[in-house]
Amino acid sequence: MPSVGRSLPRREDRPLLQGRGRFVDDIDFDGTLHARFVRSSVAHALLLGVDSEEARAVTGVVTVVDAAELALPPLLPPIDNPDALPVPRPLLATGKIRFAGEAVAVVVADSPYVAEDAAELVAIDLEALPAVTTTAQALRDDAPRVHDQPTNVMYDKRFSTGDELPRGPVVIHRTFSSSRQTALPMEPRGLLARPHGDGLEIWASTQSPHMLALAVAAGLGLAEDQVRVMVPDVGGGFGLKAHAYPEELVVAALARRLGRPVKWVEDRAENLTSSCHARGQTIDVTVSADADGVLTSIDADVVVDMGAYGVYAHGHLLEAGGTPSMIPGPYRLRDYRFRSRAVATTKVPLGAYRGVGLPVATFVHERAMDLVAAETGVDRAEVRRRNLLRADELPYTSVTGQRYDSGDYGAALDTALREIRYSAFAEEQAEALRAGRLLGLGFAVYVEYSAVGSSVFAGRGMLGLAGYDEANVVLGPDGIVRVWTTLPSAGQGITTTFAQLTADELSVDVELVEVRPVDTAVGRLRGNGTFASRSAVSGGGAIRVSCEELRRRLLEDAADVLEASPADLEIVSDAVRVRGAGTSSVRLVDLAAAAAPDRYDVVRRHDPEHPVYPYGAHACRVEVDPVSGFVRILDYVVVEDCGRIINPRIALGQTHGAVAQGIAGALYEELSYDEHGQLQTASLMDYLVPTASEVPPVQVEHMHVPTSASLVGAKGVGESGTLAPGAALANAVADALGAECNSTPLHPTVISDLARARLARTAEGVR
Ligand code: SMO
Repeated sequence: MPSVGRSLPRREDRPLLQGRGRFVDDIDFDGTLHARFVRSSVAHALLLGVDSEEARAVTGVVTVVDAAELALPPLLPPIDNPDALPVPRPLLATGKIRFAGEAVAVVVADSPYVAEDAAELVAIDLEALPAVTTTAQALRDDAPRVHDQPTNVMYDKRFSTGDELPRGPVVIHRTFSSSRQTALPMEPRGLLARPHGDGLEIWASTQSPHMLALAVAAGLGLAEDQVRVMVPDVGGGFGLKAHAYPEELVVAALARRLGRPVKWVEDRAENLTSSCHARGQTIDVTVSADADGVLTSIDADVVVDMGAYGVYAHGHLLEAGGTPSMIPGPYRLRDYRFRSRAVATTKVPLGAYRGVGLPVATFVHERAMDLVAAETGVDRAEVRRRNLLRADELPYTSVTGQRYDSGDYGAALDTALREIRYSAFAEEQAEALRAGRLLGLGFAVYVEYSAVGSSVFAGRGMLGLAGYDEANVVLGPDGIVRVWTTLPSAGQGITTTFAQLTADELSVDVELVEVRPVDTAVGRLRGNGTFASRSAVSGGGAIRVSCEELRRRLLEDAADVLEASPADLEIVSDAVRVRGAGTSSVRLVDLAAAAAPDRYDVVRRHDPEHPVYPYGAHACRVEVDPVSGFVRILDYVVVEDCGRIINPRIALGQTHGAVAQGIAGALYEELSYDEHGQLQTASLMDYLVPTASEVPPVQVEHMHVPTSASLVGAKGVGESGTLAPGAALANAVADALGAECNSTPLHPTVISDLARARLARTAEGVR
């Protein structure tokens, strides 16, 4: 029986639920030392010196290392892009401190507690400089420079389809903004490095183990094969663990120098103040349309608060590159101009978070659609229908060069509207208003790119990202098919879904397939790692081509045994048999036992030629409490096309989780800084993560328009759910309030004021 398409229970769940998960912090060796980073409490300063004498004297402290003693080169993301300045990031602050939370020194001790206490005794001698805490401030001529450059603009890209954009007759100019948020994996970052021969063995909580291995090798001056990275259970990544960080290189260097295993596990305060942030953007947009609401042009000025540095290996182009490329969204648009800047501030570096720049792009085009509707008087669903690319227009190359492969955007919208009961809503809303209740309905259509391949990364100038992935599929003498890939499981269930894919590609029982944790020493694999919704497409593709070769070898060898032509053979559950001939077969385990050692050990690569473009529509109904400003989500509907679904239950879980993170960004989460560059939300007492009571049940409807851009038919499902909630909720709240909501998160105080004004207008009989 085919395994793909079935909701098999996640193989990951039983051990995790029984407490048998094995995370970095659960791994221990005799003599393991513990690292604790000494971090700057000041955002911007000249670093004059580090005094570690008192810390060194503490019993149990092995060493304290600062930048001078570490003496290693900075992390410099390999970016080759004419619009970007280089932004090197010291492993430990050197000469200057650029954000509160930046690592200045590291204490190594025989227990984590001693290390933590001793770290507080390290004195940092500094001369404070004025902080740069907003992009508006950073862009001023007299702003302090974060880097040794004449400007704080570290990336500045301009794009235009022509000198004069067609304008009007309807012209809407607005500023949209998204606050900073963070991915907040339940397990923070961490790694354990152990000297091994001339090199290192590393256990890391990472999404990109092969990239990490290369970064550590390069940073420490080792050969590639001297660094082995293994990935145990990972408690979530959501983009934050897609990067190699200074701490990881420092811990690796310490293990080598001290000749002992060294472990570092981030605590929550560090996670909030020194792992990456995301989504801090301000976008000035001028949208033009004709009187019927048909778009004529978009002009966007995107300003991204990149913080103090970029992330490795993506650099500082992530959001500034991604957002403007997708502001046209699923709409027909030929006249487009943008300027996109990544601006350095003295804040935590911006990195990846589920959807990267695309939730902001969706917010822009979907708020704009509602505003065009309001301005022209055309119904907001109808405005979208007039602009959405029709199914028969795809494949379609967008004005920014995105090749939308396949889909039916209009059908996604119409399904969402039907499920949310859009046509009956106006009456329902009016009746509620008469009773003093504020109901609103909002929706958003989106398209995203997933499974970015090497040519796209190269085109962006991101030279440190592989873009391809590899699989190693091995039939062992025990008859078990083992699979290694370059894509670690970070909670998204690929230990299960990759087994399902492998089973079907080989036509073997899924019980015979085992997906192994990532280990860079196995099969000498190279690859990208798991981010950008790529695992099913890129990893799935690598599994498919590996299985094709393994199947070819199995049939060839079975043909000898069975004295038949390979063309007449098929694999069925655990044996190769002659098609239709009943009894003539040979078991896989017998083939494996007789074969030469490497015969059934296959490594193949898949490099997606084009990204794939999942899409969908979200719709929701909300009620706003005028007193508290609380937004209660009454109904939430997702219609999405993630392609062929490998495991429906897992796809549903991905969508639920992504929508929850989208709701968080729309209504709750905000990393806010004061004017000194101090993060005011540096604990989970202050950073407002929604709980189960704020996240409603989510209805999910799937569509499936096939694509040729994915070998296994999957389009990617990891991120898409985060794209539309911000826009759909802002549109719903705006609808409830009769006022505009152009920044996220929507603050309860603002909502409450607008809600009371709305009710007052109603009482006066004004609409
Ligand atoms: S933010 Mo995702 O791990 O590309």
